[in-house]
Amino acid sequence: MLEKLSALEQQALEALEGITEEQALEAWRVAHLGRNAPLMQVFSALATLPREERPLVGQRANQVKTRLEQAFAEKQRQLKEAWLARTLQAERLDVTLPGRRPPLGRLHPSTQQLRRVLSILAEMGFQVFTSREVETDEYNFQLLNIPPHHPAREMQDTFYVDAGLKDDTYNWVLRTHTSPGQIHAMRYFAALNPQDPPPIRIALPGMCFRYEQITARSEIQFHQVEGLVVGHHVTFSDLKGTLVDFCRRMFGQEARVRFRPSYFPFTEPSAEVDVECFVCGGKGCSVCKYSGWLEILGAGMVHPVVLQNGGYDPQRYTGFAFGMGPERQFMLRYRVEDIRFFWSNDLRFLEQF
Ligand code: 2U9
Repeated sequence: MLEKLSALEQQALEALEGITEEQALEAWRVAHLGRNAPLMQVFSALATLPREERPLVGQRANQVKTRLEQAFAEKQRQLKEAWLARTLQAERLDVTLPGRRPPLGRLHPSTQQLRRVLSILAEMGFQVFTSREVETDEYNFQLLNIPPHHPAREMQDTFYVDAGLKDDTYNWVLRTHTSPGQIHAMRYFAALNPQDPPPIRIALPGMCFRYEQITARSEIQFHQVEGLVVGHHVTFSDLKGTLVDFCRRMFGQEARVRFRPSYFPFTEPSAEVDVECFVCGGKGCSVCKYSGWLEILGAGMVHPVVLQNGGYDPQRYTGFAFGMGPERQFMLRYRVEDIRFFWSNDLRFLEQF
């Protein structure tokens, strides 16, 4: 039996030598120190030995068990040390390396431009008013002096919406401009004091939708910011002064501004407002199409019918309004070639601003 114990010990220690994995070590422990291991059979067989042999064999068996347990513990320590060394090597960090700039989020270009426009208008006393994107045909067209079959409707091809309302008498559309919100605002202020409605000086930003072909120059959705000023004795000079100031705050105090006659159904007289091209200083370039001027916004005196529809008596009140497209302004300022970039979610574009 003593020879068997020495052979067991020798064989177990040789097997342990070649082990390099935790799993193999656990398998070795079960095979050599587990309940069914040969060494444990010896302990079980002690009682069958002649009485005088039991102490010696028992002592030797315990020696072998202790030896194997120590060898197991030593191997376990070695494997853990080797694992630690590998991990430390793999995760070694050279703290002298320059830091990596964390990717920072940023505001969308449209948001940047909207905030630029609204902060200038806020400095000029305009209060921001917001309104719904799904509108009735009545607010989006009729109340703005754009009757059914008016050519202006072709200019603004429209998304018609099934609002899913029972016995619905309204034609619902996605607003094609933020102008309907101005009617809501006028009616809101007029309702505060119907006999003598308060003056208005509001800016109305928002997303607008047109059912047009998507090209480099036109998208089916785009932002607009409109301004509206209503009060007693508001004149075209007030319109010009306000918009020249706006352009100079936006494009620099040296910016030259010009007004060209135009037409909008909801304003009369109407004008387009240009600033001298800030790319070529008015000499002419591809951005301003060699005209030397960039169209920034449209404006006009609010049409009397529209004032009336808003609850303001055109005999006692006058007003002016203007509208601009922040994406178009941004494209001019940063020479963005294609309006589709704004909603393409392409970080290569968005990360540049
Ligand atoms: C009310 C009365 C008048 C809003 C106006 C414009 C001129 C205009 C365009 C600029 C670029 C739309 O985004 S764009 O294509 N807008 O030129 N908008 S006057 O006039 C109003 C609006 C509401 C009650």
